[in-house]
Amino acid sequence: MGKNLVEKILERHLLSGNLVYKEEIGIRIDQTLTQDATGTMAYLQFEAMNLPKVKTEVSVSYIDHNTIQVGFENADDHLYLQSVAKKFGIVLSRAGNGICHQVHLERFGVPGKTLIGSDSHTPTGGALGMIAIGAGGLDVALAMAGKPFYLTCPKVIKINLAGKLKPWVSAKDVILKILQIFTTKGNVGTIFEYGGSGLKTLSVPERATIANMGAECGVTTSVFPSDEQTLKFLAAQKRKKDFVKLEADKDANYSKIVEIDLSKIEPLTSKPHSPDNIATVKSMKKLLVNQVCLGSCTNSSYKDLVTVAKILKGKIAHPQVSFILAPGSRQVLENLAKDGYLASLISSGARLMENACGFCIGNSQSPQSGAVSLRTSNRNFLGRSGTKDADIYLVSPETAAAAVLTGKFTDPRELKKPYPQVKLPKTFLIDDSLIEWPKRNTSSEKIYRGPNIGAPPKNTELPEIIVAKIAIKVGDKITTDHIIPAGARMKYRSNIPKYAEYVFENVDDSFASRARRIKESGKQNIIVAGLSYGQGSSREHAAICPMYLGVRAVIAKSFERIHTANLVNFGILPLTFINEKDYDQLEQDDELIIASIRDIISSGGDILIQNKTKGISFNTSCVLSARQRKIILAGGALNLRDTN
Ligand code: MIC
Ligand code: SF4
Repeated sequence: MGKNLVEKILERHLLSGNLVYKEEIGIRIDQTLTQDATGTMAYLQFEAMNLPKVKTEVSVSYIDHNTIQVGFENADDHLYLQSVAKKFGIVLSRAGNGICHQVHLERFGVPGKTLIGSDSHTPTGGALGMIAIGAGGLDVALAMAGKPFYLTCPKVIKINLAGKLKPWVSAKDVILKILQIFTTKGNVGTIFEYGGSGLKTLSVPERATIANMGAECGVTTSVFPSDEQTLKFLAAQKRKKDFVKLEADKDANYSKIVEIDLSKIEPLTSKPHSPDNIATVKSMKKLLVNQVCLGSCTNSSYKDLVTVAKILKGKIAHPQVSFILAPGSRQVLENLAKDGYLASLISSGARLMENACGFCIGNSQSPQSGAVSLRTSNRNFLGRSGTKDADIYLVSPETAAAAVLTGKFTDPRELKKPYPQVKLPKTFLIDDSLIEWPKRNTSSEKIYRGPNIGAPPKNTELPEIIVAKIAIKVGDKITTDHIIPAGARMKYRSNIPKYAEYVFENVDDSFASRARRIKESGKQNIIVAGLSYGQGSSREHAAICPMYLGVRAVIAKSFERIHTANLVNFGILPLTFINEKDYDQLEQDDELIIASIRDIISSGGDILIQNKTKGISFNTSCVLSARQRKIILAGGALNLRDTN
């Protein structure tokens, strides 16, 4: 039997376990990436490992999230990251160089390599034929220390793309179609592998848009073959030497094959407040639009922005539309400037933002109250834009441009213009001058630590018995943005006691003080949740901050992958209802008792929970590998010397 692409790459990196669906495997990691909002914790954890240098082929630290810098905190964090990079042999992509995923694709990604990154959109690298996975900062720190990265061996779904996209329909519409098919729930433990005759029509930046938003489906990652298009992209980046051809065997096996005809896809949008709430742009019936934001790691490549520049050429943004433009990288910005497109976009009324995450993470350009905002980014979770009552719609650059012109939701085909043809340059203007390469001898480098930076707190060992209160009961699809908001609060990423004050701020702003009171009374806190708890970001703060407030367990109908790993790493039990109906009987403030928990975790088996308040009990399961059980018993990975 032939092998699929995922098997081929994983096999070459396999350090422990077998490539059997659902078995825990350990893989060697060639490359890592971090960004500043998750990076400080990752490097504090790496420092605690007392190693002189990173052991990966290449590790890159990006500064791209917290670049607004209101107050001293972010600038202090940037200096810390710069000094840590110098000390431990890490490449630094300085503030101003661009969004980690866009820059990594341009300058560092290599087909066939493994990459983990402390950011959930790391799978963007799959566009180059990498196995690129998002993870918590601690897992990235362990990979930098040369340890294996552990994951549950995924099943592989093949997505066969046939045909060719029609004019005015683009890669964003393809991934929105895929989100409509797969939704944001129920895809944990899956990898999407792309194939089919339509692939040859999609360039690497288009593939990157598709791989990027696989994260919204909750898959482990997405991967494309490495072919002529890959070679073209690497050649344009003057990195032809990094090209390796990679494809699945003809008789490879997949758990399922899904066929998508590119020529049948229409312009689509994700309606508020979930990326899988898909509708056609046509069906939006000319809804008035107040803001259009172009950019983010999903749609800010040279091709995306030139397409928009050409659509808008000679026209000005509709008076009621605030038109925001954030290029994905300095390379994109410099090439737009060189080729005259930047001037053209500015003439069309674009408000030029830094080439960074910016509006996407809600730390700038919050729209007006009750606004309709069209964005080319990947997440439209409630409140993420910084305006709680705004409605965020995710769209393609073409649909975004149409709304800039008309001030309404407009199917771009209705503009009745010829679809602009964008020819990618044979080689881009390459300028790596904001990339700092580490010196060979780093031992004398000193680490800078501003007052905002504190070591990550540790949990205590798992007790024999858990006596707890339900501190909050939440519903389905609770995202990490619900658990611990980013935006204006993100500057406290390196200061856990302060950041913890904002846990569940947008869901119930009395949570933090209630949880603290329960903790002070000598009891533990439990969170009760519905389906797909912990969707979205890789931020381990969604585990660390609740842990700091005394949360010992989350009982949910189901969990997302990265968040489960983060909970375990910080000693919080991820418990799943065996009978989902038991969720209905639980209420905030119920007192729960879990007896003999250490024994059950050691030996395996269902976990019986008594609800003392209601006088009932119910069963939960906690599916953990032997390695994870050790971590949970110790109260988190930081309490274990060696987590292997
Ligand atoms: C996001 O898009 O939510 C982020 C901000 O990039 C996060 C990382 C973080 O919370 O710092 C992610 O996707 O992992
Ligand atoms: Fe940055 Fe947004 Fe991409 Fe996250 S999703 S890495 S915040 S651009």
